[in-house]
Amino acid sequence: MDKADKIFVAGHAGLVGSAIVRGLRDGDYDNLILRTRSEVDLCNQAQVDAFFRQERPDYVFLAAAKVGGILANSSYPAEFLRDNLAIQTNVIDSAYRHGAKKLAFLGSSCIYPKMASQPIKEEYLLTGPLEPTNEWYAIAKIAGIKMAQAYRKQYGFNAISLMPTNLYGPGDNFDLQSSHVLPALLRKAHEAKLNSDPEVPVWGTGLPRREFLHVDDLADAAVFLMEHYDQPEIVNVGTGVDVTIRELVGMIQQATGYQGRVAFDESKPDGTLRKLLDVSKLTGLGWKARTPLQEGIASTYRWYLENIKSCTCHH
Ligand code: GFB
Repeated sequence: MDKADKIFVAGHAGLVGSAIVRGLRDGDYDNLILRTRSEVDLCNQAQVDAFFRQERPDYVFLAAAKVGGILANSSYPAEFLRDNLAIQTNVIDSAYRHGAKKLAFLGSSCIYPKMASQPIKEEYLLTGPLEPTNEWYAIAKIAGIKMAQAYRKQYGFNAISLMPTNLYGPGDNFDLQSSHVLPALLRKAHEAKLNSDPEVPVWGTGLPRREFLHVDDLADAAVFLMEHYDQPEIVNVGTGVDVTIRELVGMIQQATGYQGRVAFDESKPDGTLRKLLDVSKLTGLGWKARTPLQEGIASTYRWYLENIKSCTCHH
């Protein structure tokens, strides 16, 4: 990838896309093409094709997706399946047809079987049933991986796929109904502290384990792989370390200064018990995550405090 190449970041307004834009600019890639949803609706094939025909980007980061936490995933299965299939099919196909040199597709660690042995290696894909709370999203993402591989196999299109673990960071969604656990708990602890609430509600048993990667680290890995990796096989992107939700709550209490009790609401789903990625393939290529979790939580909390009024998180 040359500094002057034309780079399209699909989903640049989201958590992942905005981090990729920051990462590219830090690396002196300045010829970025960005389009809001009202300019190009990525679910609309005709609009996507017209955009690619006109702009003909050299490189494409496909970070646009319909995403959400455990509740949003299980409440809107049709949208998670339909929108993700549409976005990735339109973008991958148009990128290929209009001469892109390379595309990086962003998947998710939830593509792996629910009962996969841990840590999860890339080759465990499609070896068992999926976690039911997010199988719709997972099926769409698996189709995206296969599409990237099929376009490489049949057309020689240089499409690669990254599988990030659970992400967090500045620009995250803090809406309690649709967000992931880390931003949800930051907000809940913050508000509980402001209101002097005696306890903060946490979904599930606190026992599931999750691996959290700061989104700026993911963006760094995405640029690194765009520069250095040209193979069909998917690549896990994570820290290689996980914590229980109970441990995460402790770290969030430390960052926010909330001292109250933690009330586990076991009527809410736990989801998969563990999904720790094996990141040896990525470390073998020469990349490692940098941000320690407690530090990343503290900086994300600072971002939240600064953006609490202006952000689009439905306060
Ligand atoms: O982050 P999360 O929604 O996604 O939930 P998943 C992780 C764990 O945190 C679950 C618990 O065990 C939740 O029950 N949790 C505790 C909470 N309190 C809360 C809360 O207030 N909000 C939320 N959201 N969770 C998603 C998938 O799974 O992960 C997606 O649904 C995607 O497909 C994404 O793969 C990375 O890790 O369970």
